[in-house]
Amino acid sequence: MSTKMFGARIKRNIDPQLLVGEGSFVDDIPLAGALHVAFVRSPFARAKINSISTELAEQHPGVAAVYTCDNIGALDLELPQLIPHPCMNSPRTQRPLARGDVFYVGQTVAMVVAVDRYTAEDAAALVDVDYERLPVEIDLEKAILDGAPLVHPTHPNNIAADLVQISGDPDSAIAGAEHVTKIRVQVDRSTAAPMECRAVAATFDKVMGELTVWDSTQGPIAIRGGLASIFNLDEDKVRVIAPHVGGGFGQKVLLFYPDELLVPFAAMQLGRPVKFIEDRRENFIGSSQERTQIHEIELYAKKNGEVIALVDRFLHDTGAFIPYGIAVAQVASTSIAGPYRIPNIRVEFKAVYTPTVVVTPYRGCGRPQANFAIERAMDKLAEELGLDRFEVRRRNLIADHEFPYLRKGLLFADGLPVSLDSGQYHKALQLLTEKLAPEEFAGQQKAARDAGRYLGLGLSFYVEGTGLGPYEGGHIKIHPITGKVYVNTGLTSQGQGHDTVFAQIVADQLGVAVTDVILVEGDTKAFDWGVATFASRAAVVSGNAIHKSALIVRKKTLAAAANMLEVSPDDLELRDGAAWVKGSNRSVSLAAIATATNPLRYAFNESAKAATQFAPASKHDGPPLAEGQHPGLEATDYYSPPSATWAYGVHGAIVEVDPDLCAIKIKRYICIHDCGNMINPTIVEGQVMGGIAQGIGGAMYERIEYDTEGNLINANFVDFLVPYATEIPPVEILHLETPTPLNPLGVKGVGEAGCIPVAAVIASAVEDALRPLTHEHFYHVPITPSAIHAALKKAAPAN
Ligand code: MCN
Repeated sequence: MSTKMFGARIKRNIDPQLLVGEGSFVDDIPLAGALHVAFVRSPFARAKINSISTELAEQHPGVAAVYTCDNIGALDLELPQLIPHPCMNSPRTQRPLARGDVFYVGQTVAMVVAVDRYTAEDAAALVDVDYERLPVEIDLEKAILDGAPLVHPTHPNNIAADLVQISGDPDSAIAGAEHVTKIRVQVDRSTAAPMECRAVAATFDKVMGELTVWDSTQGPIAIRGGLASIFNLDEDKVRVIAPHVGGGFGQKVLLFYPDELLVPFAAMQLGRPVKFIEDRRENFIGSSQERTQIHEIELYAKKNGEVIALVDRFLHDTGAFIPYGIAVAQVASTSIAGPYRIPNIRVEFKAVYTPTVVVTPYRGCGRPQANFAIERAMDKLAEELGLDRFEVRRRNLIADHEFPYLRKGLLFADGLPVSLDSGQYHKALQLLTEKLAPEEFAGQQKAARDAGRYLGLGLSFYVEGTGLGPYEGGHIKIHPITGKVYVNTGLTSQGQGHDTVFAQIVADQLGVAVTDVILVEGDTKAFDWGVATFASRAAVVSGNAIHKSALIVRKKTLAAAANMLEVSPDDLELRDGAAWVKGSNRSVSLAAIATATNPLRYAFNESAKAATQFAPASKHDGPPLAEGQHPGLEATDYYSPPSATWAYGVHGAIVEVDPDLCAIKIKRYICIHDCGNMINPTIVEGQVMGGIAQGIGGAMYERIEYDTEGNLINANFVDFLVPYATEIPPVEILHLETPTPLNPLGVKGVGEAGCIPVAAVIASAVEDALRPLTHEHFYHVPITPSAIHAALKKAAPAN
């Protein structure tokens, strides 16, 4: 019997290559004679463009072309609105190169193409743009007031979308409530800051009429579709490849960034390869960001802490445009009740234009904000009712027998009502309670306080709708001669380890070593049906598609082997790269079976020749291939999830706050989580850890700072503080595995989980730590040293 690979802790196939620097990222693709791009970007948040003069730049030695909105043909258009929703009134999207107006600092105004980047940058500085500055309002709450300067003067106000969703009967429930807790919370803007900035390179083969684009994107298939349609090419004449991608975290799935259209355009126009490698500053001012939301949340409860209604109103900063529609705000609004039974909900948001970098989903996509709101409110409710923070949660958690738990009226990002499919929420909280032992901790906390040290405990429970459709596919082929198994999907990996987990799924069905399964993704030539990597969906959607394909290939393999070995398929087992007659030493290798399933394949090596001596794969009279029979061992199948599947978890931490330095030290961090069946626990833990690191960034360090004129004033890693490994504590991770009934593998997604609850955990813990010194609550993240200093300054001693 071979060992089951699904669920095994296998190291990632790809790591040795990446660790020794042998990865191949867009900038590593050798393109002889490539031209390089530099953009002229708006220095103002809002301005009218009176004129653009490119003569000097064009005359600069080494410049091949200078483009503005006037010479980019069909590309002079508003980019697509990706996810329409009726609550948006005439949504605004960006143009590849500004026409008439600019809407944020960093917006692309002109593109210079030259022999190298230095020359392109020098020439870009010679492009003379005559701007007429316009007033701006950066503050979210002021931007919605009458008379605020408009981001889009042709739009009546700065409200891009306004949506109310109701579940149950909140008005009646509110009338019957014995207690109400009301708080206002704010999460500030951050950015994905992937290690590799965005990058695009393109080459056009005029003879073949083929456009090839290397793009550091999360969605090559969609990019290919867009390029084909805008350049009027057959899709098969456009190949988009996402080679190794150095992190994306949502930022690389905007579809389309201006450069993703303009670089291929220039390559076609100029007949030379063209390349754009975004630099770090451009990543800060030109690539999408996320997070700023201000929530006013109200919990209506009984005296015993049972929450009977929730009302939340929030403002969501969408930046200067809304290409991704209301995705972030919608996910926030439908995640707002977390894991709690709360039967009556009214949630309303306004998505607000501000003259800043465009907002699209960044790992977590609205969930960290919703989690911060509900979990901080739960803590406040506990405080007001004199209940323990664990207990108030326990009293409201959905019980195991209540699944699927429907929140009728709240439509999730897949357009379907929120339906939490499965889980063991009480067990998760119990595990955290055992790990953190709050009563024991109270003793330690007291002893520490007596010694002048401030320890605090915090916790936060989250849910995460994962695995969104519409579909993904998988193609599997066992190669003749070598017996290696090739798997193609339409997804891309930015570091999630798809090559290993998908290999595990296939290995189990075909009885081969994980290292003999080779995943090809991110290449439209290899597989060109599918969507993209986002919404923690690969395991659910591609994983199940690949599993389905593997089952078909398994069946074909067994049938062919049965013919060759003259036994029934039921008498066979697949293991160690061969089909074995059970209980005997008779076998035939997958290489031989795959070779034999094409009777006309010529083979030069001995083992393959031996294989061809077997009888044809199918014995029958008539032509070599019977009607409906296909040569080879391969199959393609697709999977389309019925709805999102909801993962969840609960995190807890013990922190120490130094009131003199206003510094937070995380002394212990515990994560209990459940993403259904785990394909590879090691990879799952890597994903959780990465998410927690990003969550810690958002909780304590990272804040995109705009001045009142809309200048992004910390567009570098000196002033925008990404945590290093030194800031990330060891994390104790415990798994629960509640299989979802929604897909055959019983898996839920995990890619975003880690980052969701961290801000609430840290805020809860810091508040707990500083209780003897201040009554202030921490309702705004990141909690910087200045925030702690301000709270202590305002402090009235608690006792
Ligand atoms: N997995 C598993 N068992 C499960 C669930 C998942 O073994 N029950 C594995 C998957 O097979 C996959 C990984 O865990 O290898 C993450 O799976 P999944 O949750 O399906 O997420 P995706 O692969 O779709 O990745 C997207 C998700 C998102 S939305 C962001 S943002 C994100 C993230 O993953 N960006 C990342 N993780 C990232 N990790 C890295 N290194 N870089 C990014 O840019």
